[in-house]
Amino acid sequence: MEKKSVCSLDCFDLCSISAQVKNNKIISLTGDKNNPITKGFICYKGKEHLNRLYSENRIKTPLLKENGVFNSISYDKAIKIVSEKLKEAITFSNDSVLYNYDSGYGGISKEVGSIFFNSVGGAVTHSGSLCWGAGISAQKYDFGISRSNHPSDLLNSKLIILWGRNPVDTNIHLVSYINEARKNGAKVILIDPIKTNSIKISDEHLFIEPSTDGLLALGIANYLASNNLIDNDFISKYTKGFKEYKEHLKKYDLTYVSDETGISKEKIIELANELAKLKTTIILGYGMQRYQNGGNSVRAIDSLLALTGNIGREGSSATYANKSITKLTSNFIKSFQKYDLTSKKYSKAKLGRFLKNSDNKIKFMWVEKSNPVTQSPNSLEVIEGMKKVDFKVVVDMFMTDTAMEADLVFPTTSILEEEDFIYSSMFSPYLVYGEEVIKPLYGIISEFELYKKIAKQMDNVIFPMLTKDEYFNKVLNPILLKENIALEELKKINYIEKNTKIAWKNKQFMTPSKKYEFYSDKALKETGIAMPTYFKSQIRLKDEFRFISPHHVKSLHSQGYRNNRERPIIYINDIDFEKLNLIDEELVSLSNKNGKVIFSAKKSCEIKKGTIYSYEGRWLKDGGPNLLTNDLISDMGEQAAYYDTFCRIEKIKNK
Ligand SMILES: Nc1nc2c(c(=O)[nH]1)N[C@H]1C(S)=C(S)[C@@H](COP(=O)(O)OP(=O)(O)OC[C@H]3O[C@@H](n4cnc5c(=O)[nH]c(N)nc54)[C@H](O)[C@@H]3O)O[C@H]1N2
Ligand SMILES: Nc1nc2c(c(=O)[nH]1)N[C@H]1C(S)=C(S)[C@@H](COP(=O)(O)OP(=O)(O)OC[C@H]3O[C@@H](n4cnc5c(=O)[nH]c(N)nc54)[C@H](O)[C@@H]3O)O[C@H]1N2
Ligand code: SF4
Ligand SMILES: [Mo]
Repeated sequence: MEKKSVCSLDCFDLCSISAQVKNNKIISLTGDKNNPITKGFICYKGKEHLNRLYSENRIKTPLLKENGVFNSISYDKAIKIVSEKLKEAITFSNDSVLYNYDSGYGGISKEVGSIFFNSVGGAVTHSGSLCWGAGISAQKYDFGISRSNHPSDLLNSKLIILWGRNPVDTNIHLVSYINEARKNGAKVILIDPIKTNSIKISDEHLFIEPSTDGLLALGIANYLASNNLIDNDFISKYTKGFKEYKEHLKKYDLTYVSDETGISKEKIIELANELAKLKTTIILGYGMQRYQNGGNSVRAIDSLLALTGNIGREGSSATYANKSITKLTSNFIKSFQKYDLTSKKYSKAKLGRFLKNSDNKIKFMWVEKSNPVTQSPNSLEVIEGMKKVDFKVVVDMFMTDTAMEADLVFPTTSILEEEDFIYSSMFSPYLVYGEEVIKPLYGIISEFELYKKIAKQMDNVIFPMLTKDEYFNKVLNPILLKENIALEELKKINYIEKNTKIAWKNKQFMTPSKKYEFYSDKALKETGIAMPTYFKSQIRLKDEFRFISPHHVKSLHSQGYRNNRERPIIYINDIDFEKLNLIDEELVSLSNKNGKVIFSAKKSCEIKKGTIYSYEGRWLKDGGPNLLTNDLISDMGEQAAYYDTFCRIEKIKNK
């Protein structure tokens, strides 16, 4: 029998999955042919849902840590303990409860945590982002919100720039659109300090010095503006602050830009001419904004499209994210914010530092859909911070690095055991439905039911005791009304598209001026900088290397490395490699003030000199890169500036 599910991972593509079920056991997972983005195939990570579901390592019952050892306990007992501990903390103050969550599971049924923690009077939650915050803020200043043209519109582009993005590894369902666009005559340029797998779908690669993307864009912008290679009609009708911006750009002299970025003057001029001439889509990556200057980089890149009129028309888009469904669904969940008594926030990138600070007396911490020990900057600091919290609850499918730090662990369901709706604001413009493919194994209770049970145990908590359908109806109400369909129908349709094909077609932007803003008063007020500006993100010392940790094709962050015990690899530029006098696969230690990790060294001509990389997502015992990363934040949006991390490399003697 076939059942429909959906991929719950924090991925651009949001695939519809078709599950083959026999005798209540799932035999295989394939991509759904009907979903226009999935097109009948899912990636390795999507198929892995099956192994994760049936894995022997799954947490099967609640676990209580007693004398340093986790023991299995009943749900009744676990719920009693948790509600007492939470009540105790709340009596003290809602500022002593911390609720940490991320997007480790994307379904709306598991957004009830936010309702629960508002209902108990609020909890300390995060501001900022580990993921995309700088770019989202940047586009808020420029456009008012992030929106992209539908992927199929790439066929109308003649120039596609993959700017710090690696779709072959991270956004596989974008690849066929790019390939088709190439067949249609589009040129694809990859801008990345690493020659990634996305070179396979590109015509050209620019080896940029990390964190100088903003400068490259400003140099191109200067050339465009001073040579009148701009769309004067678009600029005069739909933009704000061009005169000031043109003047401001003069300081980005091409010789300086070329020296800093490593991109030749000729190439900068060629790029400017192409941008002026060709319908262009820039696909902005999230890797490029993980720097202290990341927001300004994104603003500078956006400005290239505004200068050349590459906005609001076919084949032209600043494709970074796609915030359209969010607006239609969040009202019900948000309405519970009225019960929130605390306004205290911690910057997501600085969780460890926050917990360690003795002014913040966190007594109760709840972690779900996230693995902050492995994924947040400076893992050891997160562990130290968690140790200061009296009582920690982690909800997860596996005993992650974070779960190991908990006092009580709850298991949870896989997407295959869950009926849910998922939407993403990253790329896929669809809302997708998934059935409960099989009943939860081992009697596991999902967050949706768990919170109800805890709320009941705690008495006077205003938590809505809804069935799933009642809840779906409330959350999806604006969509159901707009489409004039019932929930059951929506389930049958399976997916629904929610945005227009061409973003900003009417050129009515959502900024204060309703125009595209080269000059943003809002940015000035909030960041001190009104126009896209370049500043050096961090200076690298002579004996140090910039350490970047991008995403791996086979793992969705830490969801995938669970059985991988091989040494992590550090890729080092071939000239640097010779200088360090290394041999291939030699063990080296990488260290800085945050920690030390042993890697196997690999020589590579595919990484910019002075920069080294290893993939993120590894668990600590396997050499997690966040043992080394700094907990810095970006110029806007409090984005974790992971890649502003520097390390020394040392040989290991007599290994
Ligand atoms: N397979 C897989 N897919 C995923 C994920 C995963 O973990 N695994 N994670 C998902 C999530 S949550 C996200 S946020 C996205 C991220 O998706 P992407 O943005 O595609 O991925 P990243 O690895 O963050 O970074 C992309 C590229 O930016 C480059 N980069 C780093 N620094 C710079 C720089 O200074 N300038 C330029 N031009 N490039 C730079 C990196 O070398 C990398 O190749 O992927 C999603 N998809
Ligand atoms: N060094 C470095 N670090 C990075 C990045 C980087 O580029 N470099 N990228 C960052 C980015 S883009 C992101 S988005 C973050 C991601 O950070 P996280 O969201 O913390 O990463 P995941 O590994 O996906 O962790 C999600 C956890 O949720 C669990 N989970 C899965 N399903 C459920 C469920 O239904 N309920 C509950 N309660 N739990 C569930 C998974 O088992 C997993 O342990 O990492 C960031 N970390
Ligand atoms: S991880 Fe992404 S590409 Fe892979 S199945 Fe899930 S949504 Fe599709
Ligand atoms: Mo992310």
